[in-house]
Formats: sequence, C-alpha cells, structure tokens
Amino acid sequence: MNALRIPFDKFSKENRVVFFSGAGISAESGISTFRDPDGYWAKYDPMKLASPEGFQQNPKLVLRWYAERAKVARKTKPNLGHHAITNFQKLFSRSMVITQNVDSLHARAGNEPVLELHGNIHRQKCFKCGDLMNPEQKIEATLSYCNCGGMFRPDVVWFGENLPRRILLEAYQASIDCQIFFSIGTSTQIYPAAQLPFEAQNHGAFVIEINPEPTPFSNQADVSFRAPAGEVLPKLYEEFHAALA
Ligand code: BJW
Ligand code: ZN
Repeated sequence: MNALRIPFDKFSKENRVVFFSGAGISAESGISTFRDPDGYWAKYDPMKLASPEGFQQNPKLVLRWYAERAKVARKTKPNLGHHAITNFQKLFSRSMVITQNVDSLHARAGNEPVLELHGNIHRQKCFKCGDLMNPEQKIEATLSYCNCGGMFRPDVVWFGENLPRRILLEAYQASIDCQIFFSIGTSTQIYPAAQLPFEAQNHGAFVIEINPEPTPFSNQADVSFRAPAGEVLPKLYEEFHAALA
C-alpha cells in the first residue's frame, strides 16, 4: 500500500467524495469484465450484443445473453470492495457512487446514493417508446412486447446510445464538485463516463485510481493502486478512518 502518498491532513469528513466504478469492482464477486483477456469482448462481438443494430438483427440472441448475465448477477454477492464503500459512506456523509455497472451490487451492499450511468440489467424498457416494463412482470429470455407493439429490451445503454441525461448531468456535477474521487475497476475507455476522472481532477479533486492494470488515466492519477479493489478499498478505509474519524 502506498497510502502514505495520500495527504490525509488535507481531508475532512465534510469532504464530498465520489466512488466511480466499472466492471472491475464486480470481478471479485464472479462477474466478468468486458475488456480483460477473459472478458466478454474477448469472446463476443460487442456490436452484436450491445448495440441497437445488434438487437434489431437478432433480438433473441441479445435477450438470451442478458438473461444469462442477469441470472449470474442475481446469484452473486457484493464483495469486500462494495462493503468497504458502505463503510466509507458512513465516514463521509456527503458521498455518492457513480457506476457504469448494471448488476445492482452497489445497491445490494447498501451503497447510497448510486447513479447508474449505463442502466440496470434487471429492468426492461420498450425499444420503440421507451416505457419501462411493469416491474411485476417476470423478465424472460424470450421476446415480449409493449402495449405500443415495440419489443422489450434490457434497460441498459448500448454503444451509440445516449446516457440517461439527468443521471449524467448529476454525475458530472458531483465529479466537478468533489474533493476526493476514487476511480475503481474501470478501463477508462468508454465515453462519456471515462471523462469523469479527468473532469474531477481538472476541477481540483484528489483522484485515487484502483486497478491491477494501467489505464489511460493512470499517469495522471494522484495515486494509483495496482491491485484488486477488494484488497485495496478495505485497507484504504482503515487508513482514512484512522486519520479522520
Ligand atoms: C479490476 C479488477 C479488480 C479487473 N479490482 N479492478 C469519444 C471518442 C470516440 C468514441 C466515442 C466518444 N464518445 C462516445 C463515443 C462512442 C462510445 C465510446 O466510448 N467508444 C469508445 C470505444 C471510444 N460511447 C458510446 O457509444 C456511449 N454513448 C454515447 O456516447 O452517446 C452519445 C453518442 C452517440 C453516438 C455517437 C457518439 C456519441 C455509450 C457507451 C455504452 C457502453 N455500454 C456498455 C454495455 C452496457 C450494458 C451491459 O453491461 O451490457 O457498458 S459496453 C461496457 O463498457 C459496459 C461498461 O459499463 C463499459 C465500461 O467498461 P468498464 O466498466 O470500464 O469495464 P472494462 O472491462 O473495460 O474494464 C474493467 C477494468 O477492471 C480493467 O481495467 C481491469 O484491469 C480492471 N479490473 N479486475 C479492480 N479485482
Ligand atoms: Zn412501447
């Protein structure tokens, strides 16, 4: 741990803190990442599975893939990284999670509030009118239709689609307003989400990156921990707690 490079004396419990996460934080729960050597995009074509064009070409294939992932997500549990964030949030009452993940693990760990930039795999919406499927209705791996005649699809953000505007604005505002920004388990390659660590730092935040591999942000992170989130976050929590509580 190079936590000694964190200027604890500059921080207080009143600081605004953002925990920005990507697929890497869920890896230790057993959920696959996208761009690691064993990630989804090493096996599957993202344009076939995670784009509106892919869905239109083969909706059943896309629905099957998402149903399988939703099943895995339901069976997995939040890990030490998610739980450390819950502890951090007790220390820093003005903090939030901004995630690119769709698996609900932050919420299940009790992290709150959580902004989901790329949607949620446990919901569906109409491909045509955007209406959400009734939450009482069971999501199946097969096609179902909205009253308007449109097909239901996962309520996630695919390539070429806009992120939910209000959530993106709120995430941007929180990033430029915070004093400490954690960038956890993201390859920092997918925009506009990848812009957030840069914006936070440009607006004066101290940015701590946690990722076993380097990313396009690593060189300019204030501190970069090259280790798994489930190892680093609990130790960092102890350090922050000892310094500030
Ligand atoms: C660990 C670990 C451990 C492992 N502990 N760490 C500007 C320039 C060029 C292109 C664009 C641009 N702006 C926008 C675009 C287009 C595109 C884009 O960014 N393309 C790039 C290739 C450049 N963006 C979009 O299309 C976005 N929409 C948009 O911008 O709309 C406006 C627009 C419209 C039309 C044209 C242009 C603009 C939407 C992006 C949607 C991304 N969707 C997905 C699927 C979501 C649903 C689902 O889950 O199926 O979101 S793709 C996938 O990538 C998923 C993720 O949320 C996202 C980010 O990935 P993430 O989380 O970083 O995961 P990985 O796998 O990449 O990285 C994991 C990391 O964890 C690794 O670094 C590991 O080392 C690490 N790790 N174990 C800590 N234990
Ligand atoms: Zn509809």
